[in-house]
Amino acid sequence: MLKKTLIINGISRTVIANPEMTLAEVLRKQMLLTGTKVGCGKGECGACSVIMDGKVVRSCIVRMKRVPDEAEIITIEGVGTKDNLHPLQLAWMIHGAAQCGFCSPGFIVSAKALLDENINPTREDVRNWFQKNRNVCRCTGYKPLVDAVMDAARLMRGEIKKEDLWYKLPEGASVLGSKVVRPSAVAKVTGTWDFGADLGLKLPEDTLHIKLVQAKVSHANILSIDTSEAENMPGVYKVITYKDVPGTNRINGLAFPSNKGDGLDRPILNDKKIFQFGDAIAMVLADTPFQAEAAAEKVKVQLEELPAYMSAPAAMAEDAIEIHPGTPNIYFETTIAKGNDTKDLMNKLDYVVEDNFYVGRQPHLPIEPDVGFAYFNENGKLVIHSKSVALHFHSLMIADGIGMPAQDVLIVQNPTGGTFGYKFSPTIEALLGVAAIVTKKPVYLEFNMYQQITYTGKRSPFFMNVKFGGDKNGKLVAMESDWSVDHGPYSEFGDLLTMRGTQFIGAGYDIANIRGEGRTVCTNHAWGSAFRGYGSPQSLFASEVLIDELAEKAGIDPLEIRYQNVYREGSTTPTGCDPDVICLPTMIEKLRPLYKDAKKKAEDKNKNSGDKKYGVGVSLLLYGSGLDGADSSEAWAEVTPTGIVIGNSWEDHGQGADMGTLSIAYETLRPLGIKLEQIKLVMNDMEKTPNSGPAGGSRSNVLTGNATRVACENLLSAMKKADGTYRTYDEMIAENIPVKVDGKWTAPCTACDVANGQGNPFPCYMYGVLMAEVEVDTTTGKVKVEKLTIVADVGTVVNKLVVDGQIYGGLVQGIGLALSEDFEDLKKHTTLTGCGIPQIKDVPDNIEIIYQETPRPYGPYGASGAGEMPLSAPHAAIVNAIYNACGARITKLPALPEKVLAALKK
Ligand code: MCN
Ligand code: FES
Ligand code: FES
Repeated sequence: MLKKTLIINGISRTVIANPEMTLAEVLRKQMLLTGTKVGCGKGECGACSVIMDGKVVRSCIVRMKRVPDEAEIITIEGVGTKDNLHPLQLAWMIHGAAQCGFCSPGFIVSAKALLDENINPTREDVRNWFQKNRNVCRCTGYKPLVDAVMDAARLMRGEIKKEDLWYKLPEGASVLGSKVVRPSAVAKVTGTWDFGADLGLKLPEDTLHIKLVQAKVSHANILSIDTSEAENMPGVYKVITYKDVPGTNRINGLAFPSNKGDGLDRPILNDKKIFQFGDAIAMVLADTPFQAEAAAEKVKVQLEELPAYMSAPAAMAEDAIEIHPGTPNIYFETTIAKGNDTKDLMNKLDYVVEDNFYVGRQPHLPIEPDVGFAYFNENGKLVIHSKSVALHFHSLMIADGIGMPAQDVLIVQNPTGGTFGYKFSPTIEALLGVAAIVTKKPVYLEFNMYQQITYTGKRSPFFMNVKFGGDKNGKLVAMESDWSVDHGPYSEFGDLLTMRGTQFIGAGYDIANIRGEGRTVCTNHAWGSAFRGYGSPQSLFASEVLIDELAEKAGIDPLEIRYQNVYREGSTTPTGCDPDVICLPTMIEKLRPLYKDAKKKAEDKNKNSGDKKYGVGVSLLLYGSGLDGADSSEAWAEVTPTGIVIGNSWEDHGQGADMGTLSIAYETLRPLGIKLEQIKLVMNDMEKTPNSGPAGGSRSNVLTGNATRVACENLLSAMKKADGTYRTYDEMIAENIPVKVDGKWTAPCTACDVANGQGNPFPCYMYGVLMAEVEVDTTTGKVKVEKLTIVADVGTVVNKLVVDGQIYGGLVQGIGLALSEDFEDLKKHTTLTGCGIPQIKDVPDNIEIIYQETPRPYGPYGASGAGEMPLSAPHAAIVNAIYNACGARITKLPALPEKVLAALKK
């Protein structure tokens, strides 16, 4: 042990610490300064940044033995507080720079050190600084962060005042389209927004720490599990294996009726077989995490290895054994049949193009690793706190497995540092539930980044073959499609995902005749979980690159062939229904002049560019808002003596569920003359909040937005007097009128028929037309995205800061999908950097958003969703731009430099 005196945030403090402990651990666990976050724990993300003796350090890699005595340390707590915000914290809020907020303390501390050194930085200085200090953000696309630093610097130089920056809603004004700051922003920028690991440090003393014993192979029979040595290790309370699981030990994957499996294929703790690398075989529960980890090493597992099928084609091979004995590896099939048969038709068409496409296993890479805890409450209910974005689904999906009735399993969402969809599936909920049931004690489990990356689900690769047939004018007449979905070993929502191929290959275009077939395949690579865009980034990649091939064959400009074919009055979607609105033609018209300028600029640059080539590409971006069919959501509203309370389970990944709820409630309650501050939110706690459905499928703004609107309308009706004025709380009580009312909204939709893919699955859609401008270095194959310009139509914009943020963040994830991100290689793709997460210098500072707001008939106040559209097909625009620049056609992602070089040689 060593004793040190540290000057932390200006106060001298004595610390006794293990010299091998990191500064981050000491700050967080010993000083309870939990504003400093730990993401990667390896010096790659900057979430743990603090200032030590004037320099930014990543405290997760600074061992205590290297911290000088009397070191002056500034953490986020020392930068500013709620009542005394630093200009950077203020600027962070007003630029919507804290989405999930997990990276915010690290960025703000880092930016403070920059401004301490240089009060007048350029944007490029700021970008270089964050690159050098490795500050990584997965939500914002970085641009708003640079905007925030620039404004903070102006504030500090005295060029502007706080009042100039702070957006204040004029009294009684509509909040729609405004830049009102989200309620959670102030806690996020001051480091007081307690994420799961922060709450974990504040649990009762007798909480047990869980560490997992995980599989290191991808496919095997389990012969034996020996826990005896581990049980006797210091501090160990119990080692839990499948034998201790009180229920069926299976997650319920809620399979479609036509699924050949029963959906009960995912064990909570593996019993007979290992199905994928990282599978959980046992849980060690001990007094400390170190003791649990040490004991986990001592659990002995005897395995009989089996051939591992690491892709859909491998698992579909004739001689492949069934991964889940009794269920074929191809366990779900669907077809699409719209209009006339395409076989003969294709032969008669003037232009026919066909290609194979692959979009791979994109990893989600939230900066906060998975984390949660569980306990029994005073009413005997099991309470599980996690990053769940599907509270009521998850309770249902794990109940039988852990052996509790679903109504006794209550899930609470902790403040969450991004999920991007991986938490649409339960991850550690069932493990926590089992551990709490078996021990009857509070239990806590946190993953490190390696476990986050190797244990949780990934985007499911699609292997696609698509054929387009167009007439002599380039009008699309027919499409044929075939897609195989590699869903990993677990089936949950694999059928639903496969239906996305039906709905989105060729979407955006009026194609009268379609035939196609899709299938879900069980493999031994990472299990498929939802990822932002959910099937549309795969589907649209195929059709948005193929339409460029058709354009080339027909001699038509890529933007113009899109203009000619997009939905117009009378068009139908691939599933045979009317589009919600017709907005694409005018969006393309808005982009056209900018596109012409960009093409001209690239052509000019190419005249003298040597080995560097410049190009412009476009793509349509679109996705549906809702779960297929008659999706519904619930909320409540209550009048109190001081204002109104709104309750719903609009789970927050970081996208802004609080802002969405507040805005829609306020907008509806405006007749009361209420202020935003008088509306209190109660969210995401199954004990208190109703079933609003999951925050997936960009459904919440439409579904839970409508449910919240209906609850508020019902409250207004209850409060309304005959003279048109409204009752106070006291008057409601005096007249015995209930002060709390419910609201429910159901989408007027029908799910697609598995037999022909036809139906009307979503109440609203979101649209974008994107232009990417790239530079390709033809000697190295390296691609740089120089600018992105999007015309976006998400209906009425509810909150401008939120939607801007959704678009920047989604587009930048699309750059990652296009150029670098993957989780194919189980050795290499296991860190944020190894997986190819974009850093600030990998993305352009120049991202332009142009809004068109076509009101949606079924959206609350005309609003559609926003979250997933920006990631539906930016990678297609980038790949199309690469082709335009240098003639290298990439059809299988990611477009790594070596692939670009190979395509160039072709
Ligand atoms: N919104 C708005 N105006 C509109 C449409 C939406 O202001 N016309 C706002 C909404 O109020 C909400 C946000 O935009 O705050 C996204 O709304 P919506 O599209 O309805 O999506 P959900 O709230 O259901 O959120 C989920 C969606 C999905 S599916 C994923 S995955 C996702 C995403 O949003 N993961 C995210 N955005 C994310 N953003 C962050 N920072 N982190 C994630 O993990
Ligand atoms: Fe320290 Fe990532 S750099 S947590
Ligand atoms: Fe940066 Fe979420 S806001 S990681």
